[in-house]
Amino acid sequence: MSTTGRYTITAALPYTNGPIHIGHLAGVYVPADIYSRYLRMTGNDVAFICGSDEHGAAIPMRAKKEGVSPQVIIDKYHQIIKQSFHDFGISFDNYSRTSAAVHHETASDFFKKLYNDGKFIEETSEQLYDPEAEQFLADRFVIGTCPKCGHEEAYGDQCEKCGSSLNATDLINPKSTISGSEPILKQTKHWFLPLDQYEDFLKEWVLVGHKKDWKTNVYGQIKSWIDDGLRPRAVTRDLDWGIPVPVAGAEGKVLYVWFDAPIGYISSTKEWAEREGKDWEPYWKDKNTKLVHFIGKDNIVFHCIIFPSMLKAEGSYILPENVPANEFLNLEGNKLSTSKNWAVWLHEYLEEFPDKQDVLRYALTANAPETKDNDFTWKDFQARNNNELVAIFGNFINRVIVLTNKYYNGIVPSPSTFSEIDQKVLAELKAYPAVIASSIDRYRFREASQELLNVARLGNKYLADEEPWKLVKTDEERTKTIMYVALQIASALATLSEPFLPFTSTKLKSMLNIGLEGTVATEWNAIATTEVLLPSSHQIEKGTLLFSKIEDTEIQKQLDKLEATKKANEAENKVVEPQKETATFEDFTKLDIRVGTIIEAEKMPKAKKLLVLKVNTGINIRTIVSGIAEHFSPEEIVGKKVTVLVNLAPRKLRGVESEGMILMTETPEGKLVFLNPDEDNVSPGAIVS
Ligand code: B3M
Ligand code: ZN
Repeated sequence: MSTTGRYTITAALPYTNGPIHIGHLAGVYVPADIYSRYLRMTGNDVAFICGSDEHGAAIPMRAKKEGVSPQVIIDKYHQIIKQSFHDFGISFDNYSRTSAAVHHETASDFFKKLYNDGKFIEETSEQLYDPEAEQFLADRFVIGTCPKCGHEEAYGDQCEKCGSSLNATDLINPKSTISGSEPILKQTKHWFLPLDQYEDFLKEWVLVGHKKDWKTNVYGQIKSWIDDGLRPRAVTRDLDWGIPVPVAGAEGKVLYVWFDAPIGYISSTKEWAEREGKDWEPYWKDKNTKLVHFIGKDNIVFHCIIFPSMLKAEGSYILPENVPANEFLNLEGNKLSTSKNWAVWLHEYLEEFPDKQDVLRYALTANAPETKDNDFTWKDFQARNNNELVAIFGNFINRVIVLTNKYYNGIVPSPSTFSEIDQKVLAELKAYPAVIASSIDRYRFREASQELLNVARLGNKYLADEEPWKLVKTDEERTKTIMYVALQIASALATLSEPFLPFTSTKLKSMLNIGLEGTVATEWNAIATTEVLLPSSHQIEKGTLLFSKIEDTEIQKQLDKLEATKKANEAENKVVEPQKETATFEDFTKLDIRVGTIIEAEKMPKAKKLLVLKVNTGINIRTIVSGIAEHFSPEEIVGKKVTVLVNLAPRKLRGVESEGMILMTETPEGKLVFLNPDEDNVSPGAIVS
């Protein structure tokens, strides 16, 4: 178990260019929250820090798309994101924003210090420029082919496919994302942080110093960057959105977003300290403080190479103790994507499942992408809820609460002698805080969440084996002891679940009537050290169900929603077929197209796609085989008026001769539809010309 100390825990600052989804929650905010809550509960001094990242190219781009100013965008999404975090119980000590004055000042001062200490290289070089938009192109303003992996949509600062960190001029076939035009090269002055000069420091600090204790996915990425050789990196940009470069001769230039954003952790800490009447500096400068960054894997280079080099260059800051970056979460087999709307948005989830914040927290933790990319499926979500939270956790608590109320009017009974089994169960219970803590200390939150569930399993098994509901008729004393033991387990669960399921923990504590004014032990470590967690004659409440079953129909609704998104995306991406070569009027008049009526329809045996139709063409009644069986049932098309190419050379399909072709078209969703005359009094045989 961790010894008490001071922790500065940061969670990646989300860009305010859109709302947040389950991928953000699973990868960064839930694990960071579990970690922070647990550390607080074990008596540590914790500053859990976050805020909105409101600079960078992504913001003006979104603004342009929505036709509003960047300020409108950051205000809008800052509010939505902040609300989502609050709604999901993410217990930040401070949630700031990089547009705050304290941040502008802190970031400017940081830059000036490095500038004055001669830590930057000042260089005029040729950079990509969009002559149409009259703007330099960097970061997300330019895409092109990644020189490392060949991905065709790499950004000017990073390839999201292979994770390489890039300079815009590295891109092959660069294209402006503003105008689509091909950029030209134009001279401009920038300040560079010479990362190559920090190679030795980084090697010593990470590659040697943290070989054993950092996650292998994180360590591996850092090593490959360092092995590739580091190059000077521009920390300024020619942009009109961001923090102005605070030195003379830098008009029209701002700090690179990845220079200012991590400093946002520091300014947010300052804002918090100011409000709480604390000193911020020990949280960033005292060697005994542990700094931990929670991020997704695409942010590793910035937190493990660039920001530490900045901190090192500044000289007075501590370095991160760990950066437990997660891999990515997919959704139903596909990459989460804001632009494709392939996501479960947190604010939308809450509309559908208003009291199920903990269910999502739990499902995302139990299936967290800790060591590899993982898939979120609605079926798994349902199973986690129904088979684990409802059937195990909720079921145990419900039995304990109901029976205690039924047998003892809600008063915790006095135990008599503990049997061997009781003693074993109580000893096992006392071991859990350390077991769960050990998983959390190693950033294994999935494992920790399963150990939490094992506490409920322990309780369920105990009740099932001891069967107090049978004994109550024959052995009152023994029943009291059993219920007393079960109540101790319930009480421990109320505490141990807090980091994972904060809403459930609060509910359970109020059901057990604990957590108020020190009458009952509710600290993490007390579970192991205190003899009695819930004393005899303590009054509990009646209680309600902690969790409720999620029905198939609710899950189907979510799946349908995703299916509709998929269809809409497909429709949007559908390419318009180029026009065919010219047909002369004579060519056209060769085709005899008539109105016909379908008078009979039946399935072609053993052919999934084919219907055999009898069609009145006005000329005669003939057989036409049509590939529409997956779109129409025979019954629904009898009587339909259709358009028929009647002089198509007959051909045999599955042994049936087809004399003509029904003309069809397709909806964006891929459903076939008939071309039928929109006048009722058009009769079979009418010529289409
Ligand atoms: N806003 C990137 C992101 O959302 C960025 C994180 C900043 S952390 C200092 O992926
Ligand atoms: Zn790449």
